[in-house]
Amino acid sequence: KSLPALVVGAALALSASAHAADYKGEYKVSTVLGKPFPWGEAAEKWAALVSERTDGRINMKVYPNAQLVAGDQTKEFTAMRQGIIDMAVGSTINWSPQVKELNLFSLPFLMPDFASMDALTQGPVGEKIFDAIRKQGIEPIGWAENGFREVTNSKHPITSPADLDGLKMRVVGSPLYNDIFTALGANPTQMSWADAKPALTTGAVDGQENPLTVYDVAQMETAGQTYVTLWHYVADPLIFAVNKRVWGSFSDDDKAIVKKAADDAGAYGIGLARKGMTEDDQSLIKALEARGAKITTLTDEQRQKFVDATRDVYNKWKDRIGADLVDMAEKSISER
Ligand code: X2X
Repeated sequence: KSLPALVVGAALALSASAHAADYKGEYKVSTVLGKPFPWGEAAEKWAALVSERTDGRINMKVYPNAQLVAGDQTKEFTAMRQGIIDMAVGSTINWSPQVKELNLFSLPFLMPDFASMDALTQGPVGEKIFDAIRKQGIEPIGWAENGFREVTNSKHPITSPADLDGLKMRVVGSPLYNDIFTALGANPTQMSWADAKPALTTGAVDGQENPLTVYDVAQMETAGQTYVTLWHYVADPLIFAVNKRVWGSFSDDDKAIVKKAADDAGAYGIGLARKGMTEDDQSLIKALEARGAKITTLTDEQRQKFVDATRDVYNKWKDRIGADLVDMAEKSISER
């Protein structure tokens, strides 16, 4: 080898190792739900793919149960912005107190089916949402899914808004949920996931709403949540995201690897989140029934009563979220 080639080679080797030396020994990835919830599976898959594809240069560790923010899932976004959390796979609901656009997915009865959700996340709405997140110093890089949130309770079947009358319902951390359940005549109380399971078990609350996969893994039938109504009123996508300084520290090649791994892990997680509750595969619904869950599917007419009862809430929040964005979402859904 000629001398210049040796010098260039040495310089390249140096800069590569200097870059790797900038990398942290561990990147902390926050989630609310861990394995074997689809949410945790998606996060673990992301970490595994990145480790494999960077030959261990980027080492991500998943911290479930929002433990990096002492269980307070509505603080996850802020903690990631501050760098206490390096990365997260987070629910649109839990980040909506900081990013108002994320309330879009919680507008009651906006999205009738999985195709609607895809039309939003994979279309111009998804880009606008990512812009809003990026403005707050977080790099969003992909989508996964928690799922359609179905309502459950320990008292009786819910087929009309009147059945929610006076029920004490645990709701998640966006005030939009207080508005929805108040409009339906229930008595909502906001609570983190960490507090929800004990509150259900002791009967401190009568009901809750979460995807069927969450009901399944958390075995909510053993906490007395016998009655399940498939009303599909809202769904929460999950977003893969990285703190801005951490993102900026990665080489372009590594950025591409981390993003592609998030896309692959997202597709994997979405598959798990929808498994057993599609038109041609109802196996999860059947399995839950076999475990004692009493599952109600609403007729169009019954569903419409819930839509009507929550219309004012929809309109109020449409303005708060941004009427333009909601119009764009309605258009994407109608053209899906
Ligand atoms: O707290 C919930 O209900 C959960 C686990 O679904 C979210 O983090 C939004």
